[in-house]
Amino acid sequence: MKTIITATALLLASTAALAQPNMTDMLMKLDADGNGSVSLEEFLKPYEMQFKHLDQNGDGGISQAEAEQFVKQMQQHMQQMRQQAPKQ
Ligand SMILES: [Ca+2]
Ligand SMILES: [Ca+2]
Repeated sequence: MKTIITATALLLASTAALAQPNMTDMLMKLDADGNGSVSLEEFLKPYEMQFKHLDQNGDGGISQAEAEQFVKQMQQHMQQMRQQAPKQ
């Protein structure tokens, strides 16, 4: 049990160490026109795509049913991730 906790802690620590440069890269990848700065429009683009993905019937709004559908998909995805995760 202690080994699992240690392994998890190490994994989390290395993920945290990697997270910073990756986050910067991810942010700067949003610079679509390549002018060296991420505008509000560029920054919001992934959210817009996420919104469009959520708005399945394309009526410009996310209904309760669409939100529930999304949560269901997320839960299924999380469950799959947990099942695929290597056991230590
Ligand atoms: Ca830009
Ligand atoms: Ca909709």
